Amino acid sequence: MKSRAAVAFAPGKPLEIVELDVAPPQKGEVLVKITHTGVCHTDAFTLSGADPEGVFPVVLGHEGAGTVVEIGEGVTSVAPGDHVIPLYTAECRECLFCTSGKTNLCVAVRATQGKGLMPDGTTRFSYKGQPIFHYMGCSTFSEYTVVAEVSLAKIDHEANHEHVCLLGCGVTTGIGAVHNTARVQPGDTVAVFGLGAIGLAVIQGARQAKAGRIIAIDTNPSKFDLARSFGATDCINPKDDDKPIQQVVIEMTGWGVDHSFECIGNVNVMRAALECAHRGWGQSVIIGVAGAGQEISTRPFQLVTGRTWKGTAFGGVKGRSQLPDMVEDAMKGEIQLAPFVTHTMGLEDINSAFDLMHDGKSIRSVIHY
Ligand code: NAD
Ligand code: AHE
Ligand code: ZN
Repeated sequence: MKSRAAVAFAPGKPLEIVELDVAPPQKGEVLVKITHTGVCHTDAFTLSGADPEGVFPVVLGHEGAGTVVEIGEGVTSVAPGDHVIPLYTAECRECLFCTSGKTNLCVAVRATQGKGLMPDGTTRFSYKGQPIFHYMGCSTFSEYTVVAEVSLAKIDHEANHEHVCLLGCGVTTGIGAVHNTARVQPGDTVAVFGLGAIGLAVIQGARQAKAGRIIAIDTNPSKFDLARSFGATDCINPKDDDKPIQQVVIEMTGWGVDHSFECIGNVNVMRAALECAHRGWGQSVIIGVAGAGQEISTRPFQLVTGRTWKGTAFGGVKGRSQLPDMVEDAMKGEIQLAPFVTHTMGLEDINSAFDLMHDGKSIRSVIHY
């Protein structure tokens, strides 16, 4: 079938809106009509060419919602008409990782996913007879996409896709990082570096966890009002101080914060986030994604004196098991999604979503088909 899609033909170039050919879903695969997709910083990261797993030409997008159109052989957990959120972290419920009870990092389709391929090693997208790669197992920048069955969370038919698509990445990652990775407890102090959708979702999660002080940090002060509305108690712009930001946070808190979260993808900020964690027990969670060749560093003494460095993918959430309930929470107003959607636009304007992000003017742009 034909599908309208925004294709990244080369790194650093605007996406091009073209009509792709989409092959039918094969064994264990599902054809999904995407209705809405958010644009996450990770899409921009991969488009920039900094992603070691970046392959081109590719259909990016991994924060979508849609409906099932057709199922391939052997698919039993979804049926045509079901409403779904594609998952870049699959959940097969059978692999070593899924059955460990310790992680959400399923490996069922991860190896081929990282190469932009379906599990059988081929692509379902083509343009003028040439294969086009998939992205993060989702490729939500195509109106019709093919996804592995294990990479689909079935959700409530009544859910508002313009909002719940954000549970496909940004909001789930931030909230999950607080509850699953850091396990923030009532009264804990929290510092959040970077106030995009991820950082704001961390703040929302921290308030759910009844954190005490929530310190929000961004070099763009236009993010502060929304951060306060989600529960930030203090907002700081690192540019306002000559001292390193970790020193500012330590001076504000005495010994540092119980939990810090890096939601930018900047290795220098990752260091600052670790170093503002409390002596003896503070932990720092890396959420931001850093480019090829970048490395983190700190004095080992920072760890010797009791700080812990952690990371999280999709907030530790098991998508097929946990996302349906998060959608229900959003429908009940227990997870707020609407404030994240600062812009909406049709697919033809998708490049402006990237511009708004780079200019610091959006939290999330949501594309509708
Ligand atoms: P975003 O661009 O919307 O937000 C980033 C924020 O960081 C902006 O508000 C920006 O002003 C701020 N910032 C930039 N440099 C800063 C600095 N030096 N100090 C303080 N603030 C600074 O991005 P987003 O969509 O919220 O994503 C954030 C990061 O999280 C990205 O790296 C993205 O790739 C990553 N991410 C990771 C996961 C995961 O599962 N680990 C999931 C989603 C996104
Ligand atoms: N491909 C990159 C890493 C990109 C990355 O870390 N992705 C996050 C999700 S970002 C969503 O916006 C993630 O979940 N990683 C775990 C995984 O299995 O992909 C690289 O460095 O190669
Ligand atoms: Zn994302």
